[in-house]
Amino acid sequence: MMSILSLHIIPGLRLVLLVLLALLFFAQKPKAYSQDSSSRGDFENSLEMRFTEVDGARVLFSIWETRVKDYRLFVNETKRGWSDPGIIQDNNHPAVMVSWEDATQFCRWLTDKEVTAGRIQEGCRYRLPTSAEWSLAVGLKTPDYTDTNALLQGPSQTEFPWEGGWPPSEKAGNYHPDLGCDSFPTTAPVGSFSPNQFGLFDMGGNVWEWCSDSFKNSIDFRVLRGASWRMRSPGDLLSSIEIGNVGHIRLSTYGFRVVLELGDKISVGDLIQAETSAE
Ligand SMILES: [Ca+2]
Repeated sequence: MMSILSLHIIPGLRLVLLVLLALLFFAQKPKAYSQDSSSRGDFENSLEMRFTEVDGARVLFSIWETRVKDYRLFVNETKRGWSDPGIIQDNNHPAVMVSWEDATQFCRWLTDKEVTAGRIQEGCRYRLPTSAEWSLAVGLKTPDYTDTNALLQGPSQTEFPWEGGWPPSEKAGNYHPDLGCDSFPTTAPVGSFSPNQFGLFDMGGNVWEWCSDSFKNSIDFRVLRGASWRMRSPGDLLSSIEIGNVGHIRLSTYGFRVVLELGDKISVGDLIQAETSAE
């Protein structure tokens, strides 16, 4: 078949055609959000929540804790109540006063919303991470991330979400003011500190993050990870620390981060293609 470049056309017109072809090629490239210095993220959803891959995990992680503006949309559309946390927050702070049950409902709402809109395919779903997935995302070095008990022993007892061990360096994260590593009296806007090796922010501090797991096999208690802006003791700030509380409690130190689970035959590339065609 004759290539367009082999057509007998005047040189000036050929140049114009080449430029048009180049523009067409780049216009059709899948749209991932820009690879800025803050993240290597792969997918941006309809709420402008950004997701990225974590080595070893079969889900995409939100690079941020779920923000006030994300959760407010859910509250408004579902006409739910949402208690005042009693602290000053803007749209980019992590949503707090959110129970495990609220967070789980948020994930279901978002899944339905995006499947209906064609933003994600059937078979994909948003959910809370498991504690084991969260361990991978915080960067715990362990040969078997599915063994939560193993994570709580050995080398993990000296691993923190920041480099360099105890005490935390300046700007290591949003922790208790006594540690002197940040200037935020309570929560901080997500992304205020450096991301970790996967491009995830606030894996240590800001707010505790609900995980999907039951805590110590209790039906009522659920796992939280990562510590908060009120924590200051070394044991509470370990990457491996896991606490539990009843799933209906709402505190100004508790929030959540969602993951996007892909269906068996769905890749990140498929998501981006769907994102592109939905526009
Ligand atoms: Ca956190």
